[in-house]
Amino acid sequence: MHLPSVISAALLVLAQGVAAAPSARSSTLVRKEWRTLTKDQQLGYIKAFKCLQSKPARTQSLYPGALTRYDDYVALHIAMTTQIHFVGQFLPWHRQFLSIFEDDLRETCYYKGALPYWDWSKDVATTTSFSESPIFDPVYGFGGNGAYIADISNLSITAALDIPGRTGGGCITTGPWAGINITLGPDYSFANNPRCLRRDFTPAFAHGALNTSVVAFTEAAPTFFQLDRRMQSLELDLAGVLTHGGGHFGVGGMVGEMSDMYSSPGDPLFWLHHGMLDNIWNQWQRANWTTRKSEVGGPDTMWAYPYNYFGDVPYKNITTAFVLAYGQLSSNVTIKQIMDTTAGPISSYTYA
Ligand SMILES: [Cu+2]
Repeated sequence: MHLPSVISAALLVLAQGVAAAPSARSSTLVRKEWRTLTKDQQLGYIKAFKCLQSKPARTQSLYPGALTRYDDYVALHIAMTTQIHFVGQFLPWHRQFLSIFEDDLRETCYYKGALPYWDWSKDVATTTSFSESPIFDPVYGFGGNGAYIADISNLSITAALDIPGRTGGGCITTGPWAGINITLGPDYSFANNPRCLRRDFTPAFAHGALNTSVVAFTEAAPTFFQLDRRMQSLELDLAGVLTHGGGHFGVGGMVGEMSDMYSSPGDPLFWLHHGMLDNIWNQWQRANWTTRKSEVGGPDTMWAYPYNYFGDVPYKNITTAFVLAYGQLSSNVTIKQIMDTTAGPISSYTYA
Protein backbone atom coordinates (compact mmCIF):
# COMPACT_ATOMS: atom_id res chain seq x y z
CA MET A 1 0.00 0.00 0.00
CA HIS A 2 2.64 2.53 -1.06
CA LEU A 3 4.40 1.97 2.23
CA PRO A 4 7.73 3.70 1.64
CA SER A 5 6.04 6.91 0.64
CA VAL A 6 3.52 6.58 3.46
CA ILE A 7 6.40 6.65 5.90
CA SER A 8 8.22 9.54 4.26
CA ALA A 9 4.96 11.45 3.94
CA ALA A 10 4.33 11.04 7.63
CA LEU A 11 7.63 12.73 8.34
CA LEU A 12 7.21 15.56 5.88
CA VAL A 13 3.66 16.72 6.24
CA LEU A 14 2.37 19.71 8.10
CA ALA A 15 4.76 22.68 8.39
CA GLN A 16 2.43 24.92 6.46
CA GLY A 17 1.67 28.59 6.64
CA VAL A 18 -0.95 30.80 8.14
CA ALA A 19 -4.43 30.13 6.84
CA ALA A 20 -6.83 32.64 5.42
CA ALA A 21 -9.94 33.32 7.46
CA PRO A 22 -12.99 31.46 6.19
CA SER A 23 -15.56 33.65 4.55
CA ALA A 24 -18.84 34.51 6.18
CA ARG A 25 -21.66 32.01 6.26
CA SER A 26 -24.47 32.43 3.80
CA SER A 27 -27.93 30.93 4.10
CA THR A 28 -28.27 27.16 4.33
CA LEU A 29 -27.17 25.37 1.19
CA VAL A 30 -28.96 22.25 0.03
CA ARG A 31 -26.64 19.67 -1.48
CA LYS A 32 -28.43 17.63 -4.11
CA GLU A 33 -27.81 14.42 -5.97
CA TRP A 34 -26.24 15.15 -9.37
CA ARG A 35 -29.10 13.77 -11.48
CA THR A 36 -31.68 15.86 -9.64
CA LEU A 37 -30.01 19.10 -10.71
CA THR A 38 -31.38 20.92 -13.73
CA LYS A 39 -29.18 20.92 -16.82
CA ASP A 40 -28.39 24.58 -16.16
CA GLN A 41 -27.32 23.75 -12.62
CA GLN A 42 -25.13 20.91 -13.85
CA LEU A 43 -23.46 23.16 -16.39
CA GLY A 44 -23.10 25.86 -13.73
CA TYR A 45 -21.17 23.50 -11.47
CA ILE A 46 -18.90 22.35 -14.30
CA LYS A 47 -18.25 25.95 -15.30
CA ALA A 48 -17.33 27.02 -11.77
CA PHE A 49 -15.10 23.98 -11.41
CA LYS A 50 -13.25 24.87 -14.61
CA CYS A 51 -13.01 28.45 -13.40
CA LEU A 52 -11.01 27.29 -10.36
CA GLN A 53 -8.82 25.34 -12.77
CA SER A 54 -8.14 28.55 -14.69
CA LYS A 55 -6.98 30.64 -11.71
CA PRO A 56 -3.39 30.65 -10.47
CA ALA A 57 -2.35 28.43 -7.59
CA ARG A 58 -1.82 29.90 -4.14
CA THR A 59 0.49 27.18 -2.87
CA GLN A 60 3.02 26.75 -5.67
CA SER A 61 5.93 27.87 -3.49
CA LEU A 62 5.20 24.85 -1.32
CA TYR A 63 4.06 22.46 -4.06
CA PRO A 64 5.86 23.13 -7.39
CA GLY A 65 3.40 21.08 -9.45
CA ALA A 66 0.43 23.12 -8.22
CA LEU A 67 -0.32 25.30 -11.21
CA THR A 68 -3.96 26.23 -10.65
CA ARG A 69 -6.20 27.14 -7.78
CA TYR A 70 -7.75 23.71 -8.21
CA ASP A 71 -4.36 22.04 -7.84
CA ASP A 72 -4.07 23.64 -4.39
CA TYR A 73 -6.74 21.20 -3.25
CA VAL A 74 -5.08 18.19 -4.84
CA ALA A 75 -1.76 19.21 -3.26
CA LEU A 76 -3.26 19.62 0.19
CA HIS A 77 -4.90 16.21 -0.07
CA ILE A 78 -1.59 14.62 -1.08
CA ALA A 79 0.23 16.40 1.74
CA MET A 80 -2.32 15.31 4.31
CA THR A 81 -2.96 11.78 3.01
CA THR A 82 -1.22 9.91 5.79
CA GLN A 83 -3.03 11.94 8.44
CA ILE A 84 -6.56 11.66 7.06
CA HIS A 85 -7.03 8.08 5.88
CA PHE A 86 -7.41 4.96 8.00
CA VAL A 87 -7.86 7.22 11.01
CA GLY A 88 -10.86 8.39 13.03
CA GLN A 89 -10.63 11.91 11.59
CA PHE A 90 -11.22 10.61 8.04
CA LEU A 91 -14.86 11.69 7.83
CA PRO A 92 -14.44 14.99 9.74
CA TRP A 93 -11.40 16.09 7.73
CA HIS A 94 -13.08 15.40 4.41
CA ARG A 95 -16.29 17.10 5.56
CA GLN A 96 -14.50 20.39 6.09
CA PHE A 97 -12.35 19.89 2.97
CA LEU A 98 -15.56 19.74 0.91
CA SER A 99 -16.93 22.87 2.58
CA ILE A 100 -13.74 24.83 1.86
CA PHE A 101 -13.92 23.76 -1.78
CA GLU A 102 -17.64 24.53 -2.04
CA ASP A 103 -17.06 27.96 -0.54
CA ASP A 104 -14.23 28.66 -3.00
CA LEU A 105 -16.45 27.72 -5.97
CA ARG A 106 -19.01 30.21 -4.70
CA GLU A 107 -16.72 33.03 -3.60
CA THR A 108 -14.08 32.86 -6.32
CA CYS A 109 -16.07 31.55 -9.25
CA TYR A 110 -19.56 32.87 -8.52
CA TYR A 111 -21.12 29.44 -8.36
CA LYS A 112 -24.68 29.79 -7.15
CA GLY A 113 -25.40 26.31 -5.90
CA ALA A 114 -24.22 23.85 -3.29
CA LEU A 115 -21.72 21.06 -3.84
CA PRO A 116 -23.60 18.21 -5.53
CA TYR A 117 -23.13 14.61 -4.49
CA TRP A 118 -23.26 11.28 -6.31
CA ASP A 119 -25.47 8.52 -4.96
CA TRP A 120 -23.75 5.62 -6.71
CA SER A 121 -26.17 3.14 -5.13
CA LYS A 122 -28.60 4.26 -7.85
CA ASP A 123 -26.18 3.04 -10.50
CA VAL A 124 -25.25 -0.47 -9.43
CA ALA A 125 -28.45 -2.49 -9.77
CA THR A 126 -26.64 -4.93 -12.05
CA THR A 127 -23.01 -5.92 -12.51
CA THR A 128 -22.76 -3.73 -15.60
CA SER A 129 -25.08 -0.79 -14.96
CA PHE A 130 -22.40 1.35 -13.26
CA SER A 131 -20.95 2.46 -16.59
CA GLU A 132 -24.36 3.69 -17.74
CA SER A 133 -24.70 6.21 -14.91
CA PRO A 134 -25.83 9.68 -16.01
CA ILE A 135 -22.98 11.06 -13.91
CA PHE A 136 -20.68 10.00 -16.77
CA ASP A 137 -22.65 12.00 -19.34
CA PRO A 138 -20.36 13.71 -21.86
CA VAL A 139 -22.18 17.04 -21.59
CA TYR A 140 -24.19 17.07 -18.37
CA GLY A 141 -21.74 15.02 -16.40
CA PHE A 142 -18.12 14.14 -15.85
CA GLY A 143 -17.38 12.11 -18.98
CA GLY A 144 -16.91 8.38 -19.09
CA ASN A 145 -14.45 5.53 -18.91
CA GLY A 146 -11.07 5.32 -20.59
CA ALA A 147 -10.68 2.90 -23.50
CA TYR A 148 -9.91 -0.63 -22.42
CA ILE A 149 -6.21 -1.38 -22.14
CA ALA A 150 -5.65 -5.08 -21.62
CA ASP A 151 -1.96 -4.88 -20.78
CA ILE A 152 -1.32 -2.30 -18.06
CA SER A 153 2.22 -3.38 -17.29
CA ASN A 154 3.58 -0.10 -18.68
CA LEU A 155 1.20 2.09 -16.67
CA SER A 156 1.62 3.15 -13.10
CA ILE A 157 -0.67 1.19 -10.82
CA THR A 158 -2.73 3.50 -8.64
CA ALA A 159 -4.80 0.98 -6.69
CA ALA A 160 -3.43 -0.47 -3.47
CA LEU A 161 -5.35 -3.71 -3.94
CA ASP A 162 -5.98 -5.94 -6.93
CA ILE A 163 -9.36 -4.81 -8.29
CA PRO A 164 -11.02 -7.42 -10.51
CA GLY A 165 -13.09 -6.82 -13.63
CA ARG A 166 -11.39 -3.72 -14.96
CA THR A 167 -12.92 -2.37 -18.17
CA GLY A 168 -10.89 0.75 -19.03
CA GLY A 169 -7.47 2.14 -18.26
CA GLY A 170 -7.14 4.69 -21.03
CA CYS A 171 -7.33 8.47 -20.87
CA ILE A 172 -10.89 9.72 -20.73
CA THR A 173 -12.05 10.90 -24.14
CA THR A 174 -15.45 12.38 -23.33
CA GLY A 175 -16.77 15.10 -21.07
CA PRO A 176 -15.53 18.47 -19.84
CA TRP A 177 -12.19 17.08 -18.63
CA ALA A 178 -11.20 15.08 -21.70
CA GLY A 179 -7.77 16.28 -22.80
CA ILE A 180 -6.88 18.11 -19.58
CA ASN A 181 -3.57 17.58 -17.85
CA ILE A 182 -3.25 16.40 -14.32
CA THR A 183 0.04 17.48 -12.80
CA LEU A 184 0.34 16.53 -9.12
CA GLY A 185 0.92 12.95 -8.08
CA PRO A 186 0.81 10.09 -8.62
CA ASP A 187 1.35 9.02 -5.05
CA TYR A 188 3.28 11.38 -2.76
CA SER A 189 4.62 13.71 -5.43
CA PHE A 190 4.30 17.48 -5.70
CA ALA A 191 6.23 17.72 -8.96
CA ASN A 192 4.72 18.89 -12.23
CA ASN A 193 4.05 15.55 -13.88
CA PRO A 194 1.63 16.25 -16.72
CA ARG A 195 -0.54 13.32 -17.74
CA CYS A 196 -4.07 12.61 -18.81
CA LEU A 197 -6.99 11.73 -16.56
CA ARG A 198 -7.41 7.96 -16.64
CA ARG A 199 -10.43 5.95 -15.61
CA ASP A 200 -10.70 2.21 -15.36
CA PHE A 201 -14.26 1.32 -14.36
CA THR A 202 -14.81 -1.91 -12.44
CA PRO A 203 -18.62 -2.22 -12.65
CA ALA A 204 -18.94 -5.65 -11.05
CA PHE A 205 -16.86 -4.57 -8.07
CA ALA A 206 -18.91 -1.35 -7.78
CA HIS A 207 -22.08 -3.44 -7.85
CA GLY A 208 -20.91 -5.32 -4.77
CA ALA A 209 -19.46 -2.40 -2.82
CA LEU A 210 -21.92 0.41 -3.49
CA ASN A 211 -25.36 -1.15 -3.50
CA THR A 212 -28.30 -0.12 -1.33
CA SER A 213 -27.75 -3.03 1.09
CA VAL A 214 -24.21 -1.83 1.73
CA VAL A 215 -25.51 1.70 2.34
CA ALA A 216 -28.10 0.31 4.77
CA PHE A 217 -25.45 -1.79 6.53
CA THR A 218 -23.24 1.30 6.86
CA GLU A 219 -26.07 3.44 8.21
CA ALA A 220 -26.94 0.72 10.73
CA ALA A 221 -23.59 1.07 12.48
CA PRO A 222 -24.18 1.30 16.22
CA THR A 223 -21.23 3.61 16.88
CA PHE A 224 -19.17 6.18 14.99
CA PHE A 225 -16.21 3.83 15.30
CA GLN A 226 -18.18 1.15 13.44
CA LEU A 227 -19.55 3.60 10.89
CA ASP A 228 -16.05 4.81 10.09
CA ARG A 229 -14.82 1.25 9.78
CA ARG A 230 -17.65 0.18 7.50
CA MET A 231 -16.80 3.08 5.21
CA GLN A 232 -13.00 2.90 5.23
CA SER A 233 -12.46 -0.86 5.33
CA LEU A 234 -13.29 -3.81 7.49
CA GLU A 235 -10.14 -5.70 6.61
CA LEU A 236 -7.20 -5.43 4.26
CA ASP A 237 -8.64 -7.23 1.31
CA LEU A 238 -11.31 -6.51 -1.22
CA ALA A 239 -14.07 -8.13 0.79
CA GLY A 240 -13.51 -5.46 3.45
CA VAL A 241 -13.76 -2.57 1.01
CA LEU A 242 -17.21 -1.02 0.91
CA THR A 243 -18.40 2.50 0.15
CA HIS A 244 -15.26 4.64 0.34
CA GLY A 245 -13.06 2.28 -1.62
CA GLY A 246 -16.03 1.29 -3.76
CA GLY A 247 -16.35 4.75 -5.28
CA HIS A 248 -12.61 5.22 -5.65
CA PHE A 249 -11.85 1.80 -7.14
CA GLY A 250 -15.15 1.55 -9.05
CA VAL A 251 -14.11 4.58 -11.11
CA GLY A 252 -10.34 4.28 -10.87
CA GLY A 253 -9.83 0.54 -11.21
CA MET A 254 -6.15 -0.40 -11.33
CA VAL A 255 -4.70 2.63 -13.12
CA GLY A 256 -7.21 5.48 -12.81
CA GLU A 257 -6.59 8.66 -10.82
CA MET A 258 -9.50 7.95 -8.49
CA SER A 259 -7.70 4.89 -7.14
CA ASP A 260 -4.67 6.90 -6.02
CA MET A 261 -5.04 7.42 -2.28
CA TYR A 262 -2.94 10.58 -2.54
CA SER A 263 -3.89 12.38 -5.74
CA SER A 264 -7.46 11.15 -6.27
CA PRO A 265 -8.89 14.71 -6.17
CA GLY A 266 -7.25 14.98 -9.61
CA ASP A 267 -10.45 13.34 -10.85
CA PRO A 268 -13.30 15.87 -10.50
CA LEU A 269 -15.60 13.05 -9.36
CA PHE A 270 -13.73 12.95 -6.05
CA TRP A 271 -15.93 15.67 -4.57
CA LEU A 272 -19.24 14.08 -5.49
CA HIS A 273 -18.12 10.71 -4.17
CA HIS A 274 -17.02 12.21 -0.88
CA GLY A 275 -20.23 14.23 -0.77
CA MET A 276 -22.13 10.95 -0.68
CA LEU A 277 -19.96 9.67 2.19
CA ASP A 278 -20.57 12.89 4.10
CA ASN A 279 -24.27 12.54 3.36
CA ILE A 280 -24.26 9.03 4.84
CA TRP A 281 -22.45 10.27 7.94
CA ASN A 282 -24.91 13.16 8.30
CA GLN A 283 -27.89 10.81 7.94
CA TRP A 284 -26.37 8.51 10.51
CA GLN A 285 -25.93 11.46 12.88
CA ARG A 286 -29.49 12.72 12.37
CA ALA A 287 -30.93 9.28 13.14
CA ASN A 288 -29.89 9.81 16.77
CA TRP A 289 -28.84 13.43 16.94
CA THR A 290 -28.70 13.78 20.71
CA THR A 291 -25.86 11.29 20.96
CA ARG A 292 -24.31 11.49 17.54
CA LYS A 293 -23.91 15.25 17.28
CA SER A 294 -20.82 14.80 19.43
CA GLU A 295 -19.80 11.18 18.85
CA VAL A 296 -16.49 10.44 17.12
CA GLY A 297 -13.80 7.85 17.64
CA GLY A 298 -11.05 5.87 16.04
CA PRO A 299 -7.27 6.14 16.00
CA ASP A 300 -5.42 9.43 15.44
CA THR A 301 -2.61 7.59 13.64
CA MET A 302 -2.64 5.80 10.31
CA TRP A 303 -2.60 1.99 10.32
CA ALA A 304 -3.36 1.78 14.03
CA TYR A 305 -6.18 -0.37 15.41
CA PRO A 306 -8.64 -1.23 13.86
CA TYR A 307 -6.62 -0.59 10.68
CA ASN A 308 -3.50 -2.30 12.07
CA TYR A 309 -3.00 -4.45 9.00
CA PHE A 310 0.77 -4.12 9.12
CA GLY A 311 1.29 -4.66 12.84
CA ASP A 312 0.44 -2.60 15.87
CA VAL A 313 1.07 1.14 15.83
CA PRO A 314 0.79 3.42 18.89
CA TYR A 315 -2.20 5.75 18.79
CA LYS A 316 -4.70 7.76 20.76
CA ASN A 317 -8.43 7.75 20.28
CA ILE A 318 -9.67 10.94 18.70
CA THR A 319 -12.19 13.18 20.42
CA THR A 320 -14.07 16.21 19.13
CA ALA A 321 -11.17 18.35 20.40
CA PHE A 322 -8.98 16.93 17.62
CA VAL A 323 -7.68 19.68 15.30
CA LEU A 324 -8.18 19.35 11.55
CA ALA A 325 -5.53 21.16 9.48
CA TYR A 326 -5.97 22.69 6.01
CA GLY A 327 -2.54 24.19 5.40
CA GLN A 328 -2.70 27.44 3.50
CA LEU A 329 -6.21 26.90 2.20
CA SER A 330 -8.24 27.57 5.32
CA SER A 331 -8.11 27.91 9.08
CA ASN A 332 -7.71 24.86 11.23
CA VAL A 333 -10.88 23.77 12.99
CA THR A 334 -11.68 21.32 15.74
CA ILE A 335 -13.89 18.36 14.94
CA LYS A 336 -16.39 19.83 17.40
CA GLN A 337 -16.84 22.82 15.07
CA ILE A 338 -17.90 20.71 12.10
CA MET A 339 -20.11 18.09 13.73
CA ASP A 340 -23.31 19.92 12.77
CA THR A 341 -23.48 20.55 9.01
CA THR A 342 -25.96 23.37 9.61
CA ALA A 343 -23.62 25.22 11.95
CA GLY A 344 -20.15 24.95 10.47
CA PRO A 345 -17.50 27.66 10.54
CA ILE A 346 -17.73 28.16 6.76
CA SER A 347 -21.20 27.16 5.77
CA SER A 348 -24.50 25.70 6.73
CA TYR A 349 -25.80 22.89 4.57
CA THR A 350 -28.15 19.97 4.43
CA TYR A 351 -28.61 17.07 2.02
CA ALA A 352 -31.68 16.52 -0.12
CU1 LIG B 1 -9.15 11.50 0.94
